Amino acid sequence: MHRVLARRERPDSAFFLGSGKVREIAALAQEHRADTVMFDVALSPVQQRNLERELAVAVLDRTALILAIFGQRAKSREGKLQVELAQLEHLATRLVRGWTHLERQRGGLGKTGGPGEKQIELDRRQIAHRVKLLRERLRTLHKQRRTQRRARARRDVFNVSLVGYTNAGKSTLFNALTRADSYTADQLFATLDTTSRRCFVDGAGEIVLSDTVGFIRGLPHSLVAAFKSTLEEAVEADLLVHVVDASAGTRDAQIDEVDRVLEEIGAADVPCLLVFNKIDQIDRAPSVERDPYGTIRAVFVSAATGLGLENLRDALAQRLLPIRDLGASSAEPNARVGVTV
Ligand SMILES: Nc1nc2c(ncn2[C@@H]2O[C@H](COP(=O)(O)OP(=O)(O)OP(=O)(O)O)[C@@H](O)[C@H]2O)c(=O)[nH]1
Ligand SMILES: [Mg+2]
Repeated sequence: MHRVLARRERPDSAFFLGSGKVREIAALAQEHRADTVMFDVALSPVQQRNLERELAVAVLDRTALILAIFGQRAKSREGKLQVELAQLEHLATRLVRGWTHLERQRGGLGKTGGPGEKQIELDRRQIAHRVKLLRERLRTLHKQRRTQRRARARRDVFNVSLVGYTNAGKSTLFNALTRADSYTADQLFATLDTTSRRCFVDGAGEIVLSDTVGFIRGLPHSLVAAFKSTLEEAVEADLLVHVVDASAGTRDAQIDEVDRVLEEIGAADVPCLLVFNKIDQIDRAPSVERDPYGTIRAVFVSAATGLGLENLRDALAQRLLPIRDLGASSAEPNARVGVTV
């Protein structure tokens, strides 16, 4: 793989890059006999098309790449449907006149090309049809999920969701707390489907803990939308546990990004406990951080070694108890954070 860095005041509307850079990349692509050039940004359909023409190779942008990774990782029916929906929607915006030049390329974007406008019109109709079908199926699954969640809420069990940047260690922590066997790996988006499991926390009783999809810088908007129903688990939780990779150089930016997405999905008002994970990888860390009222705001742990997990359980109990008391005294015990669907 060859990497090219470019600095620009603002993206060029036709090519994203300046013409000099485009020529440089074209030469490199030819020299290395590349069949794909990947851009770590979101390209507009026009930019992508122009670049493909100039570079004479397939061009993938950040959204397409993330979608491809999501496609490989999705396991549940809902996850798979959501990924397919997002892929089709991404594709639909790119299915325009001029697409046919791709056909000449070996291995190009396969099923997306077609001879002329007629084919494009046909593809477009097929896509629209499939999109409609997927939406309907997702709606049904979504309703089932809601019913399950409501049943849980009635049983007066706390719902706690692990959220955070991809690779922060959510699944590892989930496993450590529930002794489950959620898939963990040193890769982006190891988890795509929300997994929930009951576990017992001293002082707070039984809780339902959910492991969720990780967030990433510049997550395409269409994906946030696609994963909204998965993430509703987070929106409707009693408490969010925001897991942070304390050893990551960009950890503050990652925290900001996660907060931004939480706001976008309507979860900004859900109480949140920060958990700085992977402290085995850093020199020194406090054990907990409290606000001026003594409430634990952040806990420092290592999900891998188990360091600090007792503090985390204590913090969960401390944060959950007042919520239970509040629930008991309010007229509508199942009142939750408002979600609009
Ligand atoms: N050193 C160290 N590594 C950890 C710790 N917790 C998790 N990891 C590693 O970090 C990597 C990512 O862990 P996951 O639990 O898969 O992370 P995740 O947040 O679930 O990631 P996504 O599902 O992709 O969002 C794995 O290689 C873990 O072994 C920890 O406390 N210390
Ligand atoms: Mg995970």
